[in-house]
Amino acid sequence: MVLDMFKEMDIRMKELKAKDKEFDAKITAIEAREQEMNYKLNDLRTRVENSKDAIISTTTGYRGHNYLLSKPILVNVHEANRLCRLYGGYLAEINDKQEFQHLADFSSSHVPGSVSIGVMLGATDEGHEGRWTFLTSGGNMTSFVWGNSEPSRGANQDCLYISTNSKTMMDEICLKYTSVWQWRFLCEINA
Ligand SMILES: [Ca+2]
Ligand SMILES: [Ca+2]
Repeated sequence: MVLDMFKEMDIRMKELKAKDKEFDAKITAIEAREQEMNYKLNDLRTRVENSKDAIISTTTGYRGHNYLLSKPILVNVHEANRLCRLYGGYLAEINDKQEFQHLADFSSSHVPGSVSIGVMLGATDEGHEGRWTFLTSGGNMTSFVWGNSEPSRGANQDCLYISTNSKTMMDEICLKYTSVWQWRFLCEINA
């Protein structure tokens, strides 16, 4: 009777040890997977940072938001917005005149000489001429600092830009693949 009990206990112990080994193997596999994920995550981070270094020229902070000003590129507002999304933000949305003033001063101070260029912002009146909506958040834009004879509207001037020499807003077309227009874009990132 007692002998049977010992046998039974011995069998249970062996079973438990086998389970223990199985458990250890699983933990080891999970740890290896975690290491692999961390490696992939760091690799991805490095790629995004490298892309940022290649595209972004300079940054500023204002009221708890970060803004990234790109290097000159061909004009494509929707593509620029996608790049901003890659960096964790969106093409800058102007909520009031103070925000615009800060960004117009910031952009102008980084554009060399007397050249006036456009800086892409995240608003459009495409499909609803004269009513400007934010590209990413989707709401109506209400605060404008238009330049002389702006908005000039027209069939295709559906995107919003900072004009760097007058530090005002202008509407222009959203896409223009010509090397004559080497403009910039501005990302906004909520901190
Ligand atoms: Ca904003
Ligand atoms: Ca215009």
